[in-house]
Amino acid sequence: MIIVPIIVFTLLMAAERLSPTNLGKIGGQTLLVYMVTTTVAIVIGLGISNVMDPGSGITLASGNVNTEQAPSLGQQLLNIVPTNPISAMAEGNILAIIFFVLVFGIGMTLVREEADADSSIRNGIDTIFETAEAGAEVMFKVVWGIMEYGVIGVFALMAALFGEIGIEAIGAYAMLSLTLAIAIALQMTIVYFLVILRGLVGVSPLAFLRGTREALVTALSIRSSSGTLPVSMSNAEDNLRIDEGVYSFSLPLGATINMDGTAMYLGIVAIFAANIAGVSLTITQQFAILVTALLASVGTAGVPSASLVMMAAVLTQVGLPLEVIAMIAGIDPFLDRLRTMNNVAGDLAVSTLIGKWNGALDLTTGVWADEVSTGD
Ligand code: DAS
Repeated sequence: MIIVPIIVFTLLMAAERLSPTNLGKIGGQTLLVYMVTTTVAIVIGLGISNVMDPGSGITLASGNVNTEQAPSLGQQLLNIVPTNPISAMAEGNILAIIFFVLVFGIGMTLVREEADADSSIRNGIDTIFETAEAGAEVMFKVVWGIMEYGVIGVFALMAALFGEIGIEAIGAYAMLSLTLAIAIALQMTIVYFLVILRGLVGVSPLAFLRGTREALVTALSIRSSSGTLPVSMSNAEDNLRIDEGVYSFSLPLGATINMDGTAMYLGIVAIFAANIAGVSLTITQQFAILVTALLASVGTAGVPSASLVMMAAVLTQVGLPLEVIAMIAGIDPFLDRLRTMNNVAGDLAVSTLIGKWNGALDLTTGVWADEVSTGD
């Protein structure tokens, strides 16, 4: 019920931030690096899942599975462009909906920025963006209501699951948690610490962790990227010594559209769902998951358990049973902390890199100063 409205409203809001005029050079760099790190995160998530095989060994009795053979990669890319956006919404063609809403939203910002744009047109466009913001807030309230009462259903479903398959269910939850934890560890150490910080910026990852520990601990405790944003910004200013001209843009953008931990989790749960539904996903189906998870993570709100909403979009795209969401909702408050910490760490690591690339990173002060003195 909530997937299409949530995607329309949140991606319209995201589109306003993605317009070329708003982005500029630094924004374009930031957006590109964010998309690369998120894509790598999903590949790591899918790769680890294909090895760890979370969910194998248990089967979900109910649940409609219609993982019809995904079309070829080329056809999939063509299918992203809807022939009729309204029927795409009616059919739940998530990728096509996301594509149209982003294009429409960016189109609105371009019209609004035109020098000779009629003021009534400009006002109309502002009204649509304000409506999108209000609509997103209303949908978050609906989701909150679902979460409040959904816990009763989650309890019942988990009780039924444990009743049905017994204690092995704990193994399935443990394997899912372990898969996510390993994927996040790889993303943090390889992508952020080795490639970005050590490789491209030339600084010590330990200094970075010292400088961002308040933000990372806040993310772990409140499970909200948006809520952590003020702490991230003060860590960027005081400890990482990134120029305000960079982080005041890159961190709010990152909290909105850059969610590496979330994106990889969407991929992991898709494999988990396929395993308990007893289907094995082909490479083209996993590619569809990658593209959907990437775009869905752009639209995911930086609020607690936001993944669960977008997970419905990813599972719908590949025809996997949505019952899986209720199954794993019970442990989501724990896994959400890890995802959110990863999301925030990614925003801060990329912001450090963008600062370095634009001469807006002071490596002689803050956490980097100790490095200079010790030659670390
Ligand atoms: N809690 C979300 C965030 O704030 C992440 C998620 O739900 O995956 O980033």
